[in-house]
Amino acid sequence: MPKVAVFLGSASDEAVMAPCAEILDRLGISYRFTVSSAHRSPERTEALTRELEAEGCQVFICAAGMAAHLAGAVAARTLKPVIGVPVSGAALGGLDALLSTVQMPPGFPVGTVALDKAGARNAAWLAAQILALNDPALASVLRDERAAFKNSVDRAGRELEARYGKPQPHERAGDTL
Ligand code: RP5
Repeated sequence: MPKVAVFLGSASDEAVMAPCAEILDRLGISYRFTVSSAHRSPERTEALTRELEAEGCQVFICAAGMAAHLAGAVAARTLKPVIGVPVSGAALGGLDALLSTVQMPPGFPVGTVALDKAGARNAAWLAAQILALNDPALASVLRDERAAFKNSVDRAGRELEARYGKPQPHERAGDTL
């Protein structure tokens, strides 16, 4: 049974949201990744939300562009946390989707993450953190992932320090820039 639902407003959002699925896979989180539109298929959106909630889905992630009402439409139909990923690409460069997703009326929150792939990734991390509230094994996996992020920064710092701030080959006597 999927723990997370990932709804895309259109199949054209797939490339933006693929990193979300990759992170959920890496963390071993079950999910359903599908298309449903707030406007083009409101009945499907409602039915999927209710069906997935009944199956035990704990977090909904909704990605949409333009007048991005998908996350809000889902939030209106479930008490589970809803994470919205605004998708750019239309005439207003994503500001339309950002404002449509984030400006929910009080009582119907959508946790809105960054635009596009950065938001897709953080939607997965945030969903994992929500699930980890009641899953110590997943919390441990997330602590390990944080340690890996820290190690990658430490490694990058050492590599840059090794390349800068000391004489480089082109600075040897006789060389000019
Ligand atoms: C939104 O409109 C979708 O989420 C997509 O980002 C955008 C364009 O959809 P398509 O016309 O490519 O299907 O509903």
